[in-house]
This record gives sequence, structure tokens and C-alpha cells, in this order.
Amino acid sequence: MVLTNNKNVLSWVDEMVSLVTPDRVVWIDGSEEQLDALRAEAVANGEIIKLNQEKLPGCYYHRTALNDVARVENRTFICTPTKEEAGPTNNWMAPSEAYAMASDIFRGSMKGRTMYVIPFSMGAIGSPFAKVGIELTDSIYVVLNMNIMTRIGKAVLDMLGDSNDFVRGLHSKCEMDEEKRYILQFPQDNTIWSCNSGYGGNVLLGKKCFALRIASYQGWKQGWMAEHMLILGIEKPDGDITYIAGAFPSACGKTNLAMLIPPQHYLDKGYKVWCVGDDIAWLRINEDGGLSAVNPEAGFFGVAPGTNDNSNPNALASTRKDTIFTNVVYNPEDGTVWWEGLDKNPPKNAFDWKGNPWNPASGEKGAHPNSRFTSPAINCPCISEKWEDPAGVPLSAIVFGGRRAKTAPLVYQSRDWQHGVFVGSIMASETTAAAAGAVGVVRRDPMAMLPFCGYNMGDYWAHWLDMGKKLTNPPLIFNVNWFRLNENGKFIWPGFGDNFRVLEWILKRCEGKVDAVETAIGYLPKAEDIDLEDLDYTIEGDQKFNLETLKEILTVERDYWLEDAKGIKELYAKFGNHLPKELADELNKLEENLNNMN
Ligand code: OXD
Ligand code: MN
Repeated sequence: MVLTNNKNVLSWVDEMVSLVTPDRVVWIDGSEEQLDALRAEAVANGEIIKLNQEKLPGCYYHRTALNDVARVENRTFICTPTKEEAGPTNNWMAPSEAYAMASDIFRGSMKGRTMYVIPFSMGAIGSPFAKVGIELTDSIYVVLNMNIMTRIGKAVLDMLGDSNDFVRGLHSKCEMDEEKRYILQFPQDNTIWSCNSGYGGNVLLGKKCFALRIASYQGWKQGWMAEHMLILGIEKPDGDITYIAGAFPSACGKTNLAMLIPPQHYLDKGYKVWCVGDDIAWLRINEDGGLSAVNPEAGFFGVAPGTNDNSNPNALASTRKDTIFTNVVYNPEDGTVWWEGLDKNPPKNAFDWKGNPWNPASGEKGAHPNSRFTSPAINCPCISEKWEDPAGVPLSAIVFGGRRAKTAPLVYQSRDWQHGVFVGSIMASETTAAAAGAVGVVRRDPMAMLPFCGYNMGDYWAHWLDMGKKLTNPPLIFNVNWFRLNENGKFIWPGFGDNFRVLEWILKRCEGKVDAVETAIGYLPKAEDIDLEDLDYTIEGDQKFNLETLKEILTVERDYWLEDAKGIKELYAKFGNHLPKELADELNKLEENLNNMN
């Protein structure tokens, strides 16, 4: 049944139907009845496996194609009329060329299949932050995941009314041909086309494609911001809650930080961390001249390996019901799932992510390193009361971070907003042994948006600077680095829940309750001001973490920073006249400060 009279929607759906020629078109109304029927159909055709409904109620298991396990950055394009609009860090294709090329791939791709029309809202329905999208797809897996990650169904079309302001998403699995896999964003047309993939990051079009790439462009044009940020609230013993957003490149523990449990002595005093979101934040200027943030998503699309009762009990608890697991180990004996790092008891007669019988003693990984869980946010034991608040939460601080073995200290604060934008723009992460390729290679990832910015990143920085000029009450900007290594390659800082000790310092800075030391790179804490109470961490052998160790990771290493400045210069040089002068000035100032250090 067609669910709307909106002519803009209907004519676009018709146009796409004549391109991909499905046998049937089904409008997703969002009812449990319809979703249940789709689950049953997907179980019957083998797309998903129903898990043990006593142990994991409402949970299902899915395997992607073997060649389709991650986002494909080299096949992701920003399609703007000129290459300059996409900028030097994006792949670019002219819209006419992209539409023509992809039309050939999409033509007839849904023959013999059903097309599902999924109306979805990013942001709570009715929130002034909320934006509507419609995804057309030939995958039930996509429908079921979109149901967890976004708000879907008839209510979304009711909110849209007759408006033409919606993002048009077209997805088809096509033949799963890697050579014809494309993720195309057309920011000026509010359009996304994705073909030949079934992997979440490429096909759940509300997430990276809309809520970051298209939305970052919309934010630039409309005076708001779409960022690759977690949002958390820190509750103090007096009940007061302070909100912080944090941008980290993929694989730096964003979901863990978003759901962190503070060390015991803080819990005893009454501190708590509440999760508002783990991946994306939309930011708008509020009545107080500050920035408020909403999480536009409704679920978590988290990496499974490494998630366990110690590293992130809140994430694990979120996966215990109504969750879709993708590419983890499947245990048919009791209908459960497993992944590396879950516990020390891998199942004996299970199947790996490829669907082959798996012997845990073989040394082969059972779950793909990028295997995932899709879980409703509402399942999270520490979900914030305000996670769906239409007005969002006011931010006191923005935290940037990366994985740096030597260069960045544990934490430092920018001098002001402009310097903070510089700090975000120079973000970088070093590759780890876990990823393919050379170890320790620095990948610059400004604001953690390198793969997600829908326009020229130089213009994006200018937008950040402009937003700062409009803020009378801006959040303070910090940088953290949990990943400093000692000379033996061991992590110096304990990380995980102990990161709360750094958040507490940030909180005190926001409240003006602690002073700091001005250095060449910004304000650093005095080591005594980071709480080490009950910290029991042994780096290796008998080297216990103590105040002296803390001092080691609160220093500015001039030579490393001077080396880093060269990398920043190389990055900046790519932007030509799109580089804001303020950032060039900040880089000069950094170099000058470093050269003046004694
Ligand atoms: C993600 C990512 O999947 O950033 O969230 O890669
Ligand atoms: Mn992400």
C-alpha cells in the first residue's frame, strides 16, 4: 500500500522503479506485524538465521558476501559539479557522469526482486534537528537494520507532509560485483546511490552517507554542523550533568568512551556517565549562544571483536536482545554467537563468519575483525534520559583524539575556539599492527571526518571558524591521546574506564575549578590535578603507573611536534585558497612556539 500523497515522493519512486524494474514494491509502514513477516521471509530465504530466542530474544544472525565486509573509501565519491567543491581529500565524479555510469549498473537490477520503500527520520520525529530520508532497497537485511538504526515508517511520511525536503537514497545489491561497487553522494541533489554492496556502512544510507556526508553539506549551507562524534553526559554526585562530544577516527574506542563506567571510587561518590550517542552528532546554536547536540541515530552499529564484560559491559548488554549480528561466529548447537575477545570459551562446533566449520584451536579468526552488532540504543543500560530530547543537549566541551604513540600528550586544551579548530584539523592516527599495511604510518584525519566530509574540507574548516564567531558561549575544545607507547611498545595509560580521570579534569576546566600550564601547543594539566586515586595499573613487569609516569605523558616533545608540523603543512598545501588564513596563522604560531621552547 502506498503510504503518502506527496507528489515529490511518488514521482521519484516511480522514476526509480522504472530504472530498476522490481517485480513488487512494498512500502515499509514500521509496524511490528510487517517487520515480523519480513523477518520470517528472510529466515526462510537464508538471508538471516534466527538465534536462540530464550538466550537472545529478538536476535538474528547474518553473513555478508566474502568480498563485502567494510566501507569502501576508494569507491566512495562526492558528486559535485566541480572537483573543487569536493576538495582534495574526496574522490570526485561529475554528477552527469556518475548518474549515467550508475544508471547502467542499476538498470533492471531489481528484476525478480521486491523493492522496499523505507521512509526514515534521522533525529527524533518532531525534533527541529530531524531530517527525513527515503531509502529504496532490495534487501530485507537493510530494512531490518534501518529499523534499528533510524526511526522508520508511516509517521515519518506524516512528518514530511507535502515537502520536497527529503534525502533520496537508492540501494541495490545488484550482483555484488566489487568492480561495480559504488557509493555515490550528490550533495546538491540530496541524493545517494549505493550499488553492489550489502555491508552496513555502505548500505544503511541514513548513517555515514546521509547523517555525515550529505548532512555536513546541508549544515554548511544552513548554519549547523554534522560531525563524527559521540555524545556523553557526566553526572556529578549533586545530580548536575555536563555534556561532552568527542571525535575520534574509526578504531580509537569511540563506542567504549561513549558508554564508559568510571572507576569504583567515583561510582561510590555518585558519579555516572550517560550515553547520548556513539558515532554521530548534529550540532546547532542554542538560545544561550552555545552548541546543542542530538544523536540522529536510534541504534549502535558497533564492532563486535573486543567487546566484553570488562571492555564495555554496556555495549555487551545492549546486544542481548533485538540485535542483528553480522559476520561473527555462529554456534548452531545452542543458537548463539561468539567473537574474539568476548570470553575465553569459544564454541567447539561452530561456524566462522565465512560459514565454514571452525576450530578455535586452528589460530584462524572465527569472527571477521570488522564484524558488527546492530542494537537499539534503548537497550543500553547507561542510555541518557535526554537521548531523544528534541532540543538536544548543551555541550560544555568538544574532545578530539587520535592514536599517537609519541606525539600528543594525554590531554591538552586549546587556547580558544580558533585554536581548537586548528587542533581538530591536525588530528591524526597511526596505523596499528591489527590493520593491513605498514605499522606506525600517520594518517591525518581532520575532525575524524576525512572519509565523511561531503564537501571541500577547507570550506568545512571555514564553516567551523564561522560557527565559532556566532557562538557567545562556545564549548571548550580539548585533545586527548589514550595511546602513548613506551620504548617497548606497551601502552603507558590504562585507558577504558580510567579515561574518566581525564574527563574529570576536562569537567573541572569547564567549571573553572582547576588551572593549567600554558605550553607551545596549548594548556596542559599539572600532573597533580589528574586524580590517580586507587589507580592500579602495571605497564609491564613491575612498572606500576604513578605520578612520574603521568608526568611523562604530559610533556610536549618538541622534535616530534616539529616533525608533525611538516605533515600538517603537506596536508594544508593541498587546499590552496580554500585553506582558511586563520589555520595557516595557527600553524605558524605553533612552529614559532616550538622553536622558542627551551
Ligand atoms: C564506523 C566507522 O563504522 O567510523 O562507525 O568506520
Ligand atoms: Mn564511525
